[in-house]
Amino acid sequence: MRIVAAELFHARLPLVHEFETSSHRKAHLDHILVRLTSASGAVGWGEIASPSDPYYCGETVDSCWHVASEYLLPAVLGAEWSHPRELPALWSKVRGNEFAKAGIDMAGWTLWAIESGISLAEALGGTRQRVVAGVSLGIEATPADLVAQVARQVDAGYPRVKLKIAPGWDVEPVRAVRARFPELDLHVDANGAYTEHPDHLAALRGLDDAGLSMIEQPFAPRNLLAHARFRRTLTTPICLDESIVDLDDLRTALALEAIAILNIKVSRMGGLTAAVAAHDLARAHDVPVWCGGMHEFGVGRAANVALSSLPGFTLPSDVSASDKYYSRDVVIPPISADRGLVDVPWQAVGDGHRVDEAFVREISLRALQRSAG
Ligand code: OSB
Ligand code: MG
Repeated sequence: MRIVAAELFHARLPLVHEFETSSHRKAHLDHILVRLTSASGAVGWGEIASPSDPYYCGETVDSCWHVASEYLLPAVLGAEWSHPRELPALWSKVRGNEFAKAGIDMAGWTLWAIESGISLAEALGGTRQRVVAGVSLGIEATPADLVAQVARQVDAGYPRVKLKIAPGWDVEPVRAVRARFPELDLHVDANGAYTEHPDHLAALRGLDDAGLSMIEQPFAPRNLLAHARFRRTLTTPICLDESIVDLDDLRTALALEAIAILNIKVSRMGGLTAAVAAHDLARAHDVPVWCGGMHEFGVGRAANVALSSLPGFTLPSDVSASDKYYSRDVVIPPISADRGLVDVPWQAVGDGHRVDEAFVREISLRALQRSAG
């Protein structure tokens, strides 16, 4: 297989509900859509779901645009490959920049599935017909506002809810939600906002009796030791997100016993190839995994659904329907959930969704085109 042309679109979608985390608040999101064309004329799409600001990780939309256009596309254009697992080797000289890599890797997988006449889920080794979707809720002005948001999602049928927490927004809002929904599958995500300061540890320990399925990434990404130490003092399982960027991180976290559950994000790990490998490694160590999200547009969301069909994804994924975030998505049909279940499009060739190219062009702030030499 040979990729002969590539396009990047810096696209913007408004969010239906502003989203606030421990670090920022957003009313619209900019992601980069990647369109790769093979020598036989097949087209595969990928999504670079980097946030605009370097708060989740070091990358930004602008850094991704730069790295993708100047380093990654030149590495793949014109190269010969036969399986998408070979793609990361083409850009192995490029350090870091996982979000940028993930978008190209995803487009390569989709292209390969299309050329092979199979679904993306089958290409990845999926087995599940349906994926259980959870929702992620941001920080709200008051606990009562948060309870109202949770009620909306529970009414929509989502069986699992994750709450963003930060110092000062933890025990009180979690108790309020728990009081109203005693049985709900609930967990919290701190995005690394806590330290080992006694006040922070006390707040986190105050969550230990709330019946949470996990506490996600309490401490800074590189502070695996803090996670390992804290885990031993807690009954709630610790899940890692930002800490695990590659397989070496996962091996280290396993060796340190710093991890009980792994959130696999295609973007954070540099693509579907690495995400599948992380799934396999976690599974071999009996660490349950689930698929995290970055508020993906439909292209990345469809890839998350396909990935979530792999057997080790035993916990609900952040693959809520498009309409939780966007009133109009870039794919047709949009991702839909029925009582919190998303069907895996096994009958489809590719990811089961068509990109609305006219709409993508309409919402793009800039576009770029490159072709093989
Ligand atoms: O930590 O999971 C996170 C969004 C932006 C940055 C970090 C995170 C998130 C989410 C998104 O929680 C969840 C989703 O895409 O549904
Ligand atoms: Mg997270």
